Amino acid sequence: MTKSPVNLEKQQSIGIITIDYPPVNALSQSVRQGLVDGIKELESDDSIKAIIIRCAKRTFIAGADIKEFGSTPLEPHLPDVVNRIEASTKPVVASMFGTSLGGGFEVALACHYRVALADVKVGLPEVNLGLIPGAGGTQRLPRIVGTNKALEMVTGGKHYSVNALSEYNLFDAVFESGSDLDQQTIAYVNAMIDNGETLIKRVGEQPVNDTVEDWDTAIGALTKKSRGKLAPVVAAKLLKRTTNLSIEEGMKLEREEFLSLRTSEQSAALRFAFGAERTAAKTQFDAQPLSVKTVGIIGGGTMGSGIVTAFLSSGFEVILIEQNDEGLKAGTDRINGNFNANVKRGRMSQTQVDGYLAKLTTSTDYQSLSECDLVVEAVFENMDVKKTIFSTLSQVCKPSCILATNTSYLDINEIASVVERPEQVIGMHFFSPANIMKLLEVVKAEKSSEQAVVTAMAVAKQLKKISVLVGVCFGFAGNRMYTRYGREVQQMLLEGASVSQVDQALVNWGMAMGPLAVGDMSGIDIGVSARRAQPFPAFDKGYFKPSELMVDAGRLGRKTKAGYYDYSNNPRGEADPVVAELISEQSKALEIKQQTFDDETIVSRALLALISEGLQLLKDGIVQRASDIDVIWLHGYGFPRHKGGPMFQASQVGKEKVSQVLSNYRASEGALIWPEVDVDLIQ
Ligand code: T1G
Repeated sequence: MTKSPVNLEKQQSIGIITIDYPPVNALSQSVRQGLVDGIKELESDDSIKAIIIRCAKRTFIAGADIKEFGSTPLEPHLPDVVNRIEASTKPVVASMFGTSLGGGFEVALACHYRVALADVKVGLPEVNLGLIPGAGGTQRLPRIVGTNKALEMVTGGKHYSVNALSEYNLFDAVFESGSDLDQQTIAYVNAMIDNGETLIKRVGEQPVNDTVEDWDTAIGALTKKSRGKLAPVVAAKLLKRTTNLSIEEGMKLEREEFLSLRTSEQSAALRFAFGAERTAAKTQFDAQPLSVKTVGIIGGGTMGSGIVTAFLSSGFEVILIEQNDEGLKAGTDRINGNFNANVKRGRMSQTQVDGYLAKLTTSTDYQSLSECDLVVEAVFENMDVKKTIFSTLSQVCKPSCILATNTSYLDINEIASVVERPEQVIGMHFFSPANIMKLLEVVKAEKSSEQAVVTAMAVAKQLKKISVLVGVCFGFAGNRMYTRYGREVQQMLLEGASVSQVDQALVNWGMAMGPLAVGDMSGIDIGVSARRAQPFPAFDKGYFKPSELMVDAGRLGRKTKAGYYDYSNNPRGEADPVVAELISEQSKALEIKQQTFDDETIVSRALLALISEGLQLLKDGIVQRASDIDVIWLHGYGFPRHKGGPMFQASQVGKEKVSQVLSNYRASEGALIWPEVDVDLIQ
């Protein structure tokens, strides 16, 4: 018999139920059972006048146990648990801190009183997992904050501070952050008892005092914004349906919708993504990360200034190195621009920004890096320049300093070859804009030490980024797959698909942007010049030919008002018959067989190109696991989160089908383009 994670104790006339279920006190079956048993026992004890529900360690209940969602729900079901708490004949007080989310917030809403530390966060983030609150959250929340606020909270899935909800009587007492919550909660409850204020306040019995003026407009706007994600729209429609119902009727409908979403592919994908991100941060290395406080950044260009902004925003001391004062000025202007944008959008206060900028030093002298714990080189992609820089860093930096390059495809083993301690050299491949994109590829070169790897991944966590460990190859993992994806897109253009048809098909499927529109935005010439620096694959006669045509015609994208689209009359870009004509002529010259495309074929071809390259990455040992590839694509390339990622999609399609389709493509285009794969690498 395993010990229950819920224990009871009595302090004078207070019964205390403590949940101790690391890491976040999730509502596993054992916790749910412990809560029901605890309420029952304390209710029947005449010496008990009030009950506290508290949690040990890092947070009040952070939600239902996500790990249980893959299996049949076990009793006691959470709705029954929260209803049992609310039905208690003795006042129940939730003692809240950390992040009280989802089912944890639903438990608190079913309590008769809520006391909290001032920095507690609350919310119903179920939609981020493709779910809706399934234990009364959609019914009790409107009874406290009103339907309009509840609609925002339930469909947005965000976390809220005490201040953000201060206009609602959600908390009965708020205590100073960092103060002794347990001691203050007990004092609060003793005062309640002494003053005879042990009223049983049941949220479920309160009426809903408002409604959404125009539900159809609200739901219509939400449907558009959700771009195919089901849960937010289901939540909104449920709120509309249940506004005037009793809590019993409302919770019955809520449960039906919750259980239906729980088995949806979208929820499976979103729960997979949640777990994959956390798994990606794990390595098999035992090394302990070094402490990093001062960081040197070489280069104040777009990437360098974004990286500086990211480090400053996470509290690091930063030294920015540029070749001369003009470079420093340009770099600091970009950094100030990044921060000003955050202040303008209300993401940061000016006081915060001033504090961050106070930790920025600029210099043209590499000697100023002598005490850095980490240096990130972010200059332009030229091997000789990088080797010169790393050779200098090798002399001026302290032996324990981690020397990182932000290169997106150059050989880090070659860069490390000029450094006295190559074990200190690693890749930290940020994605632009580096102060916004969450993905960081940590590239382990042949001689990189395990400590360099775990230090870079620990720094990523401090930067609130999602890090994935990858190996050295052209383009590492993300860009190598992006090249394969781009080749397939360009090939479909040569076979007769139009530019807007390809982009629209992928956007309708869920991609954040069409690949050709992305090319126009970043500049078609960037990819073309990188590919021209590599040997041309003669076996692939159409290899990125459309992009070559664009560059040769001076159509570099938005920056020249023309690329795959024409931007001269419409900043959003319009289809351009000139482009279609150029590609069609090229196809004829290359004698490429034409075909008609539908959206499904376009998406399938693009997806299978990604899956094929992903399986090569796994075979080559460039990534640790298939789910790491998904994390890269969710956070670096706008892959729709509710589709899980290319390798998750492969697991949904099934190994047999993937193998069959790839064999068909191999038969028609050859094994050099569609190489043999090991589908057993699909998780
Ligand atoms: N269930 C199980 N494990 C969880 C968990 C959960 N709800 N939340 C976190 N973990 C694990 C996580 O996998 C990791 O494990 C460790 O805790 C630390 O997490 C009925 C149906 C709470 C803000 O959506 O947002 O309630 O890797 O690295 O950065 O209506 O975790 O160490 O083995 O993220 O400090 C609703 C999800 C569920 C909250 C902490 N609740 N969690 O962030 O640590 S659905 C959520 C988070 C629900 C009801 C519905 C964050 C956090 P490991 P971490 P963190």
